[in-house]
Amino acid sequence: MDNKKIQTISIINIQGQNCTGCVTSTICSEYPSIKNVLLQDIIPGFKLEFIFHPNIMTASGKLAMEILEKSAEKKGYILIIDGAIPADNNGIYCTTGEKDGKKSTILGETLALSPDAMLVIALGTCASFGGIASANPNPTGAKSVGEILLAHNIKTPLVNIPGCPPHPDWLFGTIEEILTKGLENLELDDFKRPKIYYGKLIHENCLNRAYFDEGKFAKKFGDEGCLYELGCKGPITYADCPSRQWNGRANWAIGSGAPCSGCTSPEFPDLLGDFYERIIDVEVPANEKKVNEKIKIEEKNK
Ligand code: FSX
Repeated sequence: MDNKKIQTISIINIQGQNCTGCVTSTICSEYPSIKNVLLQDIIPGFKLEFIFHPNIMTASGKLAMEILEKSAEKKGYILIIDGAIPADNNGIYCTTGEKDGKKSTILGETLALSPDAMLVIALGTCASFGGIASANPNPTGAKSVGEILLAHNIKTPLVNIPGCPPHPDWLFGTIEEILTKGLENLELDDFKRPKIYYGKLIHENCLNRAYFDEGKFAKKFGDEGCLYELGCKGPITYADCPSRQWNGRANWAIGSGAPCSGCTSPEFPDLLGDFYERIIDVEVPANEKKVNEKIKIEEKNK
């Protein structure tokens, strides 16, 4: 008989302004599957208990709001927030239900739930940095979770897991690291992203890196070569997509011929330029011109 003591970790997941991509991505986790996450102790010694989650819980309406209120009484939970938080007009632009006949806003829920959490995880780029929800002209005054906590002097530790959407491993792996090794041992970068997942540029391990170094650039989709001139943000984006890959390691954006959109960056989307617009501040190899001339000559001679 296994006498090992299992510690239950309560998790509350609330949602702000988003496309639900972050949650869709994370609950489509392959290894572990969401079934494993919910029903088994995937982290030795710990059982994750999602006590509130808008997308996988069966309750809705009044019952769901009551569960949220009761969940908060537990204290010491991990609070996951995905989506940005509109701060203008007392957050009225993102309501999740009603409490005592009044609209319950994501802003109010964040302020009520964050102080008693052991940890706040901002899941996705909207929650981490404002992302698409706060893109110009940002009519709702959308802000990141970090900005809201700072503005209200809430000192609960915060970890950002950006990505539009984020990879499921980045979320469950980070929770595992924290529970098994301690939050103090989780190395974060300047943007509170775990370095184990966001420590290297896409560019460092990109399968097209040799093309870049050689100065061979694709001019249109389907061409052989680096996707830099087609708007790839890999040279300035930190994430481990090239080695981790997506959908159970099936493939990833660049592997399927699409440029990296730079979605894990704090500058995404406004300051990175259009998806298919070439970034300008990257030093390209000196022989780029030479190689392009060679391609032109080869094409002419075909
Ligand atoms: Fe944003 Fe997430 Fe992109 Fe969508 O919760 S990071 S728009 S994948 O859903 O918030």
